[in-house]
Amino acid sequence: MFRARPIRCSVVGVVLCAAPSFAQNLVTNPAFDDALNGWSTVGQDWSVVIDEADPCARVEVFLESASIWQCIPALEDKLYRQGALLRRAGGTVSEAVSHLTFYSWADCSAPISGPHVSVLALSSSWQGFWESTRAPLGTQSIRILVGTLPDSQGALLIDDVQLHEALFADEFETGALGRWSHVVGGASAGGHHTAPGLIGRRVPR
Ligand SMILES: [Ca+2]
Repeated sequence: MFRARPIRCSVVGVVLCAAPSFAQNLVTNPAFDDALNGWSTVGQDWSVVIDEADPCARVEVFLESASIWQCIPALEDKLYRQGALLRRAGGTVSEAVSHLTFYSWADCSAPISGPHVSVLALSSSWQGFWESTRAPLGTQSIRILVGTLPDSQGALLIDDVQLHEALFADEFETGALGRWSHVVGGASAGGHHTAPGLIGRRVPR
């Protein structure tokens, strides 16, 4: 039952009360406060560094691609939502790429689905995205990857990477209730569901 709280609840408290129905972030060191700890990188040694001004991952490329990724334990038939904040930082990099791949072993081996690829337009200010995908049967781990497209030139900044497991199966993203009558009837709709979209701009610190 809902319990009344004192009105002196701050703005932060209000935001928490309105949090979406997703569990905690599963990504290790998502905001890069601990350098690149927990992250693996793809590319040259110098391709991925920490931008110290406001810690985030800086992916620098010259006519190639580079990326960061993590392998995260996961459960089959759960809806996972991936997100990140992205910004271009010089050069001609105009798009980033996000992959979500599902594996049948806990160490991200034996892929069973994916990569589910999203190409994301960049601007010179921070922008975010969400992408939701259901884990297929047999899933034991997910690889979350963010980076540049092949033959890119310039720099991409990445911060606040997130992967959440849905506590509630459907996010009402489509605005349709058709799936709900189906679920109440006893059957599971299942399948793959992707809905990229903006999650707003980053607030300067
Ligand atoms: Ca950060």
